[in-house]
Amino acid sequence: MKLTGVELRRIRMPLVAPFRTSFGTETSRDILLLRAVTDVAEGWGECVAMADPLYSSEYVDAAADVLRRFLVPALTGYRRLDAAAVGPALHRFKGHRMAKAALETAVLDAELRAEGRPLSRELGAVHDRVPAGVSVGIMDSIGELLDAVGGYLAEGYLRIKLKIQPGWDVEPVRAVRERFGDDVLLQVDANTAYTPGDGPRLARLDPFDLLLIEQPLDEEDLLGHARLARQVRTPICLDESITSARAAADAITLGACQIVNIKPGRVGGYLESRRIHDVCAAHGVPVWCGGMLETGIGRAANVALAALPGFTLPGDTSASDRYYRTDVTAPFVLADGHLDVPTGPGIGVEPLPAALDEVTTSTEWLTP
Ligand code: OSB
Ligand code: MG
Repeated sequence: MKLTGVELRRIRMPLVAPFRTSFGTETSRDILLLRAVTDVAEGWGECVAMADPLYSSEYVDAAADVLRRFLVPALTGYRRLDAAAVGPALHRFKGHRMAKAALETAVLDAELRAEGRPLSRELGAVHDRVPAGVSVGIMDSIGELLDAVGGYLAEGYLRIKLKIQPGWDVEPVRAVRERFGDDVLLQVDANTAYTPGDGPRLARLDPFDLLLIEQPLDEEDLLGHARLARQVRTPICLDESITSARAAADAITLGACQIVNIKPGRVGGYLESRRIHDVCAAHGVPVWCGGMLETGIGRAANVALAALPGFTLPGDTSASDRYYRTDVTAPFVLADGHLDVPTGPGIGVEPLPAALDEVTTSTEWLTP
C-alpha cells in the first residue's frame, strides 16, 4: 500500500451538556480527523487530543502541527506501507502519542478496508456487542447529579463513573448509593486531583464498594499510587499514567494499579492497546476501554477494541447521544445496555458527508 496523502479535517462539535472534570469544563469539542488516502483505499482516524493540554501534554493544534511537520512526512518513500510499519517509522519522534495514534489508525483503516477485514477481527475480538458505561461529570449540586445518574440508569447504562475531586467525592458517592442502591456498578475518576497525603481521605470511599478509583494522583507518581494502594481497599485503576505496554508492565509490577483503563489515543494506537491488553491479561489484570468524548469515528474503533477478551469491565463507550445531538456517522445506540461492534471492513463506519461538512471548520491536504 502506498500513501498518497492525508487530509486533516477540523470539526467543531457542541456537547449536549457541559462535561466537567477536575481539570476543566468542556462545552464543545474541537476535533481533528484524519483521512488517509492510499493507492488501494481510504481510511479514517480521530485524534483525541483536546483543545488545551489539561488532560495530558497534547493539544489539538500541536497534534496538527506535529502531523504536518514530522509524522506524515516520515511516511514518505514507503512503497509497501502498512499499519504495522507506522509505529516504527514514527518511533524517533518523542511523545505525541495521540497524533501518532490517529495516523496509525487511518492507515490501518485503509489497509483493512482494502482487504475487506473488520478491525474487531484484526484485533482479536471475541464479542459482537460490548457493555456500556457512562462517565458523569462534576455537577453544581447533588440533586443535579442524581437526576443525571437516574437518567442514564433509566436508559440502560450498565455502569456509572463519577468524576471526583477534593470536595466532590464522598458526598456524591454516598448520595448515588443511597438513591440507587448497592447493586449499581459504580466507580470514580479523579484525573490526578489528589496528593500523596490524601490516602485517609480516599479510604473514606471504601465503605461504598466501588469497582475502582481511577487515577487519583499525578500521572508520573507510580510509587505514590503503589503506596496509596496499601492505604485503600478500593482497587486503583490507572488512566493518564499508562502511556505504553511498558508503562503498564511497570505499574503492575510496582503494585501501582490493580486495573487498567486503555485509551488508544493515550498509548499511541490500537496496536499498542492490544499489547497492553495482552500484558494485563498475562498478569491477571482486568482492563476496560476509556473514552475521550469521541465522535462515531473514534467510537467505532474503541468498541472493536472493547470486544477483546480481557475487557471484563464495562467501558466509557457510551452511545452517541450521550455526547452529541448529531454525530458525524450513523449514531451508536444503546441496546439493552450494550453497543454493537461494527462488522464492516476497517473501523466499520464512515462519516456522513453532509453531517461532516456541517461541522467542518477547516481542511488541509498533506502529501508525504
Ligand atoms: O479521564 O477518562 C477520562 C473525557 C475526557 C478526558 C478524560 C476522560 C474523559 C472521560 C469521558 O471520563 C469518557 C467518555 O465518555 O468518552
Ligand atoms: Mg480517566
